[in-house]
Amino acid sequence: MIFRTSMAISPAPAKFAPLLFAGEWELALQTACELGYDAVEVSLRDPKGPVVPRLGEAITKSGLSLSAVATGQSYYTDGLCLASTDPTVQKQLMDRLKGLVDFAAAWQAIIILGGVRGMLSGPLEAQLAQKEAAFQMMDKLAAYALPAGVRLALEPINRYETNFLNTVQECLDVIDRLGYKNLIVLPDTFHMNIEEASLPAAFRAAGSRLGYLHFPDSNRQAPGRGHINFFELVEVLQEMAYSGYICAEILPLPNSRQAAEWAMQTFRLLRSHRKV
Ligand code: LER
Ligand code: MN
Repeated sequence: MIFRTSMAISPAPAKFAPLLFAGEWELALQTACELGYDAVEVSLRDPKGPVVPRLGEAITKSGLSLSAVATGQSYYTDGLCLASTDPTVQKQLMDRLKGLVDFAAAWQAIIILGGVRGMLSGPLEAQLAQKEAAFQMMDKLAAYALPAGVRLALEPINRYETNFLNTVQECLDVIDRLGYKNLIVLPDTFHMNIEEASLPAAFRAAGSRLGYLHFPDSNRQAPGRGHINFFELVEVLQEMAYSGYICAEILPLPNSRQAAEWAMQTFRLLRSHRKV
């Protein structure tokens, strides 16, 4: 089946995150080229950070593409989230996300809205207000990104990391409610393995709104190192004529290089897989 390959990296050092070569982005680009990846996904906090223009130039020079920009660090590092009802936080986060859309536009890269959604807290009424605030932020950002040709991806995240959008269906409901054609769903097989009754059924339910994929295995290591049946999944993707990116967003175990190699080995097997 035809899909493009990417690996998730971070210019900033990360503690124990599913990111390869965190803090070593030059080595990340070099390795991605060497192993035959088509693109990288980068995790970025602040589009005004000094590394961003250098990283952009280096990606262009490398011949790789930029598949997506992950935005969760704004929440995990700085506490800025879409579910905030504080106008100061909303403004700061919106400025950052718009800056990331501007950066992504050159590659028509996707902006991932996963961890940046944050957590819902307090009594039910307060949680409803937080959800509404997040939907308004998504609405504004989708309207901003649309003319730039940038798509926003809602990523369902498992219940142990957030209480705000855990399943593919919950994300689809938000996409339908907001009604923008540049809103897509990004299923991550690690989260799906916890939350979904059936991975193939969730892919099918997403249909044409499935625009990007994270392919970690059940243990968040490279695909092929756990017990998810990726061959069954690519058969479904093939039926759906999916031709977008599949990204190795995986833990750097036993180290970044080995994990990137294992993921690419599996991607090659998946690309040549035919249903018997
Ligand atoms: C991000 O893509 C992800 O999968 C979440 O677990 C946030 O870290
Ligand atoms: Mn993910």
